[in-house]
Amino acid sequence: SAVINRLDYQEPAFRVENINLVFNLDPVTTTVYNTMRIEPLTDSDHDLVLNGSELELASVFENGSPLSTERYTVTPEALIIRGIRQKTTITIYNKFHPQANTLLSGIYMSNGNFMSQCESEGFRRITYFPDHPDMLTRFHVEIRADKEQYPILLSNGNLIEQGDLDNGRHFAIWEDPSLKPCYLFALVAGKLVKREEVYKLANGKDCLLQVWVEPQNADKTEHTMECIKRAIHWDETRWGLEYDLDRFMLVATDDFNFGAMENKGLNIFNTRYVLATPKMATDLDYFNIESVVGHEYFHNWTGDRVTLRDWFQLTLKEGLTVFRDQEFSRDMLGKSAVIKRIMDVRALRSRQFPEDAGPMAHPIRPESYRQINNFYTMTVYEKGAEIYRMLQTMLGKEGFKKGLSLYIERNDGRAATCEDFINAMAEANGRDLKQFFLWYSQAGTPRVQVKTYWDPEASTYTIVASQSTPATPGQPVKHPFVIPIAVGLVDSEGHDIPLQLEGETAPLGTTRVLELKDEENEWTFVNVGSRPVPSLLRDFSAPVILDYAYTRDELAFLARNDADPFNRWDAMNRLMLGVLEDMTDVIEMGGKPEADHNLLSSFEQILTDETLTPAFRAITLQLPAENLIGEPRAVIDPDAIRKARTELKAAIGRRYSSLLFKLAESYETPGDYSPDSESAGRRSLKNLAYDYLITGGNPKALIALRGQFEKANNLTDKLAALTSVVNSASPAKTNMLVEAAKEWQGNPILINKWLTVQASAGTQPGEADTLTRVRQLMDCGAFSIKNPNNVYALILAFCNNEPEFHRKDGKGYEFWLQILRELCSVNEYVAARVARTLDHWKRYTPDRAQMMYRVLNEAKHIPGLPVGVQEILDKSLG
Ligand code: B3K
Ligand code: ZN
Repeated sequence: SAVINRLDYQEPAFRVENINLVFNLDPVTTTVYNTMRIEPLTDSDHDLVLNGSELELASVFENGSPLSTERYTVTPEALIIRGIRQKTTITIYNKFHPQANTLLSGIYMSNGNFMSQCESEGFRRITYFPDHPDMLTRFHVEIRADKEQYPILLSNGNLIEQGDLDNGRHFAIWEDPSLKPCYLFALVAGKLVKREEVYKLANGKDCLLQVWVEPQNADKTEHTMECIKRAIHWDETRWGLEYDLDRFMLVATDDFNFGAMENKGLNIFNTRYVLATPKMATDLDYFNIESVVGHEYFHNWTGDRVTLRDWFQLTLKEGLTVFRDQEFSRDMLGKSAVIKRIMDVRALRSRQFPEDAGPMAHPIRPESYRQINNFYTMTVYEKGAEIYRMLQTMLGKEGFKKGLSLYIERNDGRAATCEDFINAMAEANGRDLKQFFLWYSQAGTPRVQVKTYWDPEASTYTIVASQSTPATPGQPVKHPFVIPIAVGLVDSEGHDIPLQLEGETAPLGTTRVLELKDEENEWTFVNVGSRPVPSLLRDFSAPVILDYAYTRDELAFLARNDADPFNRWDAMNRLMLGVLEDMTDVIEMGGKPEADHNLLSSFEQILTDETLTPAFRAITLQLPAENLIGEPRAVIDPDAIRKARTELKAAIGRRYSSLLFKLAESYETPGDYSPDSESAGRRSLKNLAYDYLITGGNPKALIALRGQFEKANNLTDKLAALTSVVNSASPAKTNMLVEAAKEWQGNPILINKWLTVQASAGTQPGEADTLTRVRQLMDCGAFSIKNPNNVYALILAFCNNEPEFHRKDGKGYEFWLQILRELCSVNEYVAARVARTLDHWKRYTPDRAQMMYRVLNEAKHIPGLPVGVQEILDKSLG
C-alpha cells in the first residue's frame, strides 16, 4: 500500500476529549464498547476517520441513538463518520479475536493471559479510534472478565473501583489522569502474582511499585524491582524529573515482539528483560535488565508526557531515551563506566554503521515509510542517541540539562517534533543549531579524515580534519555536518600534553572538543615540543568513521597509555582489526596467516596490567566481531573471515597458555553469586582466558570448562563454559548440551539461550552441519514459530552465523525463504526482521550474492506478502 511522507502531516481536524472503554474479555471473541467525546476543531467539513484493523463492527451510536447508515462507511482500515459539526458523543460496539492474534499487536493471549501492545498502530486492532500519536485523550477503562481465569485486571493510571458481576465474572475500573496518545494504552488480565513495594519519591509522595509475573516466576523479580527504584532516583537527581502517578506497574510476558514497552504507568516487558536469578541470568542479562527497565521508565518524561506529533519524530523519544538509559547505566557502573560506552559503540559500529551504509540507510528522522514498524532501527535508536550525546558534548552537561528542561517545560502534555527539541536546546544555550540539525535529515556515516603536522622549529602541532559522507538512497549529495572531535595529545612518556590553541594565552585542559564544521578545518596547538601521538575522537565524541594513518606501533602505544580509556580500548581494537584484515587477505590468497608480534605483545601487556580492571581487560582483549572484519572489505568471504579470527584466537591461546591459565584460575569468583560489575569483570576475564585456551586446543582447558559447567553456581560461568566447548572440536559438547537441556527445560529464557548457542556454532569436521541441527531444533518441541523470542534465539541467531548461513551451497538462503514464507502468515513484524538479514547481499562473493538475489526475488512472490516485508525486499533489491 501507500507510502507515507513526513511532509504530508496534517493537524487533526477533531479532538477526542475523552474515551470510555468497556471490555468484555474472552479469548475467542472480546467485545468493546467505546464511547468518545468528540469535538471538531475546524469549521471545514471534515470526515471523522477512525482507524480500525481486523475488527468486527457491531453498531455505531451518536448521543445514544443509532447512527444512520448514510452517515458512516466501514472499510477494512477505517470507520468514517460524516457530518460531525459540533461536540458530540460517539459510541462504537465492536469485537476482535485475541486468540487468533499471532501478530502480538493489539490485545492477544500469552500463556492464557491477555496482554496488549499498541505501539505503533496496535490500538486500531482493539477498537476504532484516530490512531495517531498526536491524538491525546483521557482514558477511562472498565475491564470485565471471568474471575477465576483472570483474577488480575490491569490498565493505565489509577484503580478506581473493582467488584463482582454475575456468572463468575468481575470487573475493574481504571482511570488515567494523564493525557496520552492511544499507543500508550495498555491492558493486562490473567493469573499473575506481584512483588510490590511502596517507594518514597523525592517530593515526599509515596508511590506503589509493582512487578507482575506468572506464578512460576514469583521469585525472579527482585533485581527488576531494585532497578526500578534506581531508575526513579536517577531521573530525579540527574534531571530533576519526578514520577507523576500514584503507582508504577510492570508486567512480564513470554510473547512479545521486542524488548519492552513504555505504556503509561503500566510498562509491559518481554520476560527476558525482567526475570533474573543467578541460575537463569548472566551478568550481561542483569546489566541489560537495568538498562531496559531504566529506558522504559525514562520514557515517562521523554515519550509519554512529551509525546510525538507523528511517527517520523520517533527518534525524539527513542534516541533521546536511549541516550538517557546509556547515561544511567554509566552512572550506575561508577569506575567501570567506560565499559558501557565501549559496548554501545561496538553495537553502533557493528549494527548501525552497516545499516547506514546499506540499502535501508535512512536519517534518524526518516522522510517516508510504508510500514512504520520497519523504522524502529539501530539508526533511529542508537545513532539517534549519539546525536543527543553530541549535543551534550558540545553544550556541556549543564547546558544540555538546561535545554532538556526547557524542552520539557514547553512541551509537557503535548505532541512534539524534533524541531521543538532543537529549538529549546538552541534557546537555552544561546546557540545556533541550524547546521547541527543536519544530523536529523542526512543519512550515512560521515568519514572524517585527519592529518597531523608537527613543526619542531615552531613547536606547533596542526590537526587538519576533513569530512565526507557517502551517498545514501535518495541522498546523493551531503552538506558538511558539525562534528565534535574530542582530541588529546599524548607525549612519548604517555602523558597528556596541556592544550593551548594558537591565539590562546594559556593552556586549558588536556582534552579539547574541536568542532569540524566545513569540509575541512584545521587547528594548531602551540608549545608542543616533541612529536605527540594524537588521541582522536575521545570517548567516541561523534558517530563517524575516523581515518587516521596510525602505525601499529602508535596503536600499541595508545592501547597502553591513552588517558582516555575508551581510546585505549579503541586503539587495541584497531590494532586487532588491522591484523585480522591482513590475515583474511592471506587466507583468501591461499596462504598461511601469522599473528602479528606487535599485537601479541600488546595483548600480553594488557592481560597482565593489574592497574586495569578485569572488566576492561576482558572487553579490550576480545577480538572484533566477524561482521566488523567484513565491513571494510571489498568482497565478503565469511569462511575466510572466520578462519582468520579463529586462527588468531588459537595462536594467542597457544602462545600465552600458561599465563592465561594462571589468570583464569586467579580470577575465580568464590562464594555467593553477585552480578556487581567487579565480580562480573572477573568472570568475564576468566572466561575469555578459557575461551582462548580451548580455541588453542588446550586439553586442560576442556577439563576445566567441563568442571565449571557442572559446578557453576551462576549462569554466566555455566553458559560461557558451554559456549566455548560447543565452539571447540571436543565431542564433550554433545553430553553437555543434553545436560543443559535437562536442567533448563521448562524455563523458556534458558531454552532460548540453549537454542542460540547451537545456532551460532560452527560446524566441525565429522559433525552434522549447523543448518541441519537448526532444522532439528525447530522440531524439538521447545520451539514455536509463533513465539518471537524463539525465532530470534534460533533463526535470527543462525542468520547471523555468517559462514553457516552463507554456506556455499545456498541452503542457508533456501532456509531463509522457507522461514520467511511461514512467518509472513504468522507475524509480519518478525518476518520483516528476518527479511532484513539479507539486505547486505551485494557485499558478498558473487556466487553468494547471486543466490541471495534470487531468493529475495522469489520472496516477493510470497502469497499475501505483507507491505512491511515488501518494503524491506524492495529496498534490499534497490
Ligand atoms: N517504544 C517501544 C518500541 C515499540 C516498537 C513498536 N514496533 C519500546 C521502546 O523503545 O522503549
Ligand atoms: Zn524506547
